[in-house]
Amino acid sequence: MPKILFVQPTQYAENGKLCKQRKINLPGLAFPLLAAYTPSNWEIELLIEVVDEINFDTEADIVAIGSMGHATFRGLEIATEFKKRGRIVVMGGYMASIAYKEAMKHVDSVVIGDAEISYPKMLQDYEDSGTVKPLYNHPIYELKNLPIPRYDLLTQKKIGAMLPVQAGRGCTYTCSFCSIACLYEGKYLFRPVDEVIRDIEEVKRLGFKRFYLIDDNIVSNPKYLKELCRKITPLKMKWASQCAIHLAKNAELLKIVRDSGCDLMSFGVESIQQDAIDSLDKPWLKANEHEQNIKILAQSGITVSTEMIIGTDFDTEDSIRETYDFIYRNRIPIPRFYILTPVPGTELHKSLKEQGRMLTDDLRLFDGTRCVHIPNKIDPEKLTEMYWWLNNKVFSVKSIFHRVLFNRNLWRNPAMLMFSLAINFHYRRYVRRKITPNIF
Ligand code: B12
Ligand code: SF4
Repeated sequence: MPKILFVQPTQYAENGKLCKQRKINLPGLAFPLLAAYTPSNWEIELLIEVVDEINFDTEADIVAIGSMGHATFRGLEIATEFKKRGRIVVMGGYMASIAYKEAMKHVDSVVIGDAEISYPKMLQDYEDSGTVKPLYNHPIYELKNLPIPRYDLLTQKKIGAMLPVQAGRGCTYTCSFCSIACLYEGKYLFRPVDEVIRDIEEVKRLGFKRFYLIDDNIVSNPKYLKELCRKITPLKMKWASQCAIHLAKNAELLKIVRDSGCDLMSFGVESIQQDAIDSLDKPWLKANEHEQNIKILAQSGITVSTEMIIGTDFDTEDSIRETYDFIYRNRIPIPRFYILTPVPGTELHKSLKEQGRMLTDDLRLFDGTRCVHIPNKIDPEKLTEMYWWLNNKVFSVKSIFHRVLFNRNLWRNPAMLMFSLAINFHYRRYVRRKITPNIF
């Protein structure tokens, strides 16, 4: 029986050690989904390195490695070890897709983008000839008839309170820094609502009360979202997702979303300066509306998480200090920050490269905690220093208590209050180890 080994690599911490955790809080969906596309005559093993050790002496015929952001560097190390042992090594996922020419130098095969057609073809090639092609690139134009992901591969592991579900892929916007925009070019493929509901029911059947809708901007199709929420409501599940903040502007939709069990949403607020937002090709996002939007969302009962970027051409030490004040003043329960990272393949990277403003191509450094380009108004070293200043301030005990413990909106939902506190202290530990705060 042929065997495929899926490996989701972890990343390195500042001290040179691999990031490890006791459990996986937010697993990705790619491998459980690909496992469901694997013919039944194949043996499957999934290793998620943040909790699992990798046995390099495995007898797997094919080793399939994920490539998410800077964790790709670790993925390439793993690839090298397996190749030394004569295994066929395949890579897919965002980084391998965007930088496929580079990835092809290190592995036997690269799968570009969506793998629903490519992956079964690759397995078939192996069964037919014992080899795989160097590149598979078969785009898909609809997201129908997807199998139920092999969630059992996740539930066998130490896992947190939620499983991932996907309603669609892509995004209708094309922000210059975003890998989604780079790969999907403004397209958003939606799955039939009933198929999404089928997956949520499966999550529920497995004993989970909560799921994470991993879409990037579910609000971009209000009609679809309404229908989805109406069908989620009777399942009495709690859910979280991420979307554009103008959900706040549609009171009817917000209520439907909230009533369907959504209690946590992450919003790409990006910056408190309109010039900075505009420079990221996100002109529809209005900085002067942030505070009002956040208030509406928080009062609706949704716990607000924000994603912000520092290091645009408009950032200064002062604007970063004001960013801290903004987070504190608005009592944002779960804030996250990244240094602007021009990921190779994105419009932003192209433009900074042309201007001679990229400082390095070393992927290890593209982790969102270091400045890898030359911003206009602040030195790269100073920006990195201010990034840690900001995180240390935001995840100080004083700030956590102010934003979370003394946050009236959260008191209405004690479970979310406890969850937000736990996440903040988790991030605090990460910041001390100089790791990007994230819910691994
Ligand atoms: C869930 C998630 C996480 C989780 C789980 C991570 C994990 N390691 O599994 C957490 C929160 C931990 C996380 C962390 C990070 N993430 Co993340 N994450 C996501 C998210 C929201 C969903 C991923 C998912 O499950 N998608 C659903 C599946 C079905 O789609 P897919 O992954 O594209 O997979 C399909 C194909 O790409 C392909 N495929 C994917 N992998 C492979 C591998 C092989 C071998 C093959 C053949 C095919 C294949 O097959 C699938 C079916 O078609 C995506 C955004 C998104 N919508 O995808 C961001 C995203 C992937 N993350 C991103 C980033 C940057 C990160 C971080 C680097 C952030 C940071 N600075 O710390 C870290 C890296 C963590 C790590 N060590 O890997 C970026 C990737 C950018 C890039 N160029 O690589 C994305 C696109 C978000 C964004 N908008 O920029 N992430
Ligand atoms: S709205 Fe979000 S997901 Fe969509 S392109 Fe912009 S940053 Fe990417």
